Amino acid sequence: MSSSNFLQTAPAVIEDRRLRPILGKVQAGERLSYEDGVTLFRSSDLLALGYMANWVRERMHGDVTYFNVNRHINPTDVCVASCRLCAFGKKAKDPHAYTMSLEQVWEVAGKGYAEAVTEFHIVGGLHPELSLDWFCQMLRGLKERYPGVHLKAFTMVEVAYLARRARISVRETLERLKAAGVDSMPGGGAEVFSERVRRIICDHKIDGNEWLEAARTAHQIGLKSNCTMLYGHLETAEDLSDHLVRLRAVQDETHGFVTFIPLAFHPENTALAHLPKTTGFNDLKQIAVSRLMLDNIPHIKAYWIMMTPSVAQVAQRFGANDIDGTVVEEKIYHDAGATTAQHLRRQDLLRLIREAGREPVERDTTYRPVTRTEAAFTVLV
Ligand code: V47
Repeated sequence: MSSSNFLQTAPAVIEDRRLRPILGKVQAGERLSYEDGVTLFRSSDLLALGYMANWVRERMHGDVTYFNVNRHINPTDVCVASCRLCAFGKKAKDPHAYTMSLEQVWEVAGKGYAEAVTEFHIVGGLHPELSLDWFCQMLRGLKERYPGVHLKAFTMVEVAYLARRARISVRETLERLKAAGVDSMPGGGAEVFSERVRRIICDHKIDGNEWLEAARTAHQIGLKSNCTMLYGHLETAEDLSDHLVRLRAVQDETHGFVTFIPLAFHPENTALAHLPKTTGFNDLKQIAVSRLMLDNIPHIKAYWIMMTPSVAQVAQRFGANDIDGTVVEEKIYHDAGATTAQHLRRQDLLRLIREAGREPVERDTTYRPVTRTEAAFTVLV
C-alpha cells in the first residue's frame, strides 16, 4: 500500500484515540518512544496495531515471508539454574535428565542432513560438567561432518556460564566458540530485562545488562545473533516497552541483531503453572508492537511452535515476516505443555504462508534465498 493510501484510510481503523499521535509518527517514519511502547502494549485496539505494523512490514519486506529448513539440537537438559519459567532444565540426578555423548550429538544432527537442512539450532541447559572444550569439540565434529550447515548455537546465558566455568572472559569464550565453528547465535535467555520480574522467573540467570553486554560483545567479534522477549507471565506494559527500547539501543551501536522473536510463556510443568496460558490476541499484539518499536531490527519472527501454526500464519499480516522452520524435534516448549507438532514439512510451511497471501522464500540463517534443485525438493516435500 502506498503511503498516501495509508494516510487516507488509517484513521478510519483507529478506534483507540491514544494511538492517533503514534500513527502520525509511523507515517512519518519517526522513532517511537518508550512511552509510545507503553501506550501500544496497553491498547486493545488490535486491528489498529496490526494495521500500522503490517504497513511497516510491507514497506520493509513487501509480501515476502521467510522460512528455513532447520533442525533443533539440545545436547543436554541438565541445568544448574532452577528458573521458575522453565520446564526443560533438570537436575543431574533427575532420572529423566539426559546428556548426549559427542557421538550422539553428531548422529542426531545427521538425521535431517539428507533433507538438506541449512541450519542447526543448538541450545541446552547449564551443565555443571560439560566444559568449553567439550562444546568446541562438538562444534568441530559437526563442521567436519556437515560442512554446509550453519551452526546457530548457544544463548548469551550459556556463553556467560561457560566463561565463568573456564575462568575466562565472555569475549574469549565467544572467540573460542567462533573459532570452533559457531556461525551465529540464537536469541534465547533474554526473558524480560526488568530486575523485578527476573528475580521471580529466572533469578539464577545473568541479569539483563549482562545479557545485553554479551550480545554486544558477540556482535563486536563478528557474530550476528537473534534476540527474544518472554511475555505472558508477570510483566507489565512498562517492562515490555523497556525491554524493546534496550534491545534497540544496542542495535543502534552494533547492528548485530538479525531477528526478534517474541516468546509466549508456557506455564505447564513449571513453578509458575498457576499462571494462565497466552492468548492469540496477546500473541498478535506482541508481534505488532515489536514491529513498530524495533525500527532497526530487520526481521520479526512468529515462531509457529510457540504460537501455533494458525496464529503464526495470521501474524504474517500483523507485522511478522518470518515463521521459523521445519524444526524437526522441539523440547523446550513441549516440556512446558505445548501441543503443537514438533515438525512441519516444507510443504506445510509453504501452504500456511501462501494462504496468508504472502510469498514464501526459503532462506538460510543469514537470509540469503535458498534455491533447491528438483531432486532435493522432492526429498523435502
Ligand atoms: O531461552 C524457556 C524460553 C527460549 C519456557 O533465535 C520458555 O531463532 C516459554 O530462544 N515457556 C528458547 N518460553 C527458545 C528460543 C528460540 C526459539 C526459536 C527460535 C529462536 C531463534 C530462539 O524459550 C528460552 C526461554 O526464553 N523458554 N522455558 C517456557 N516454559
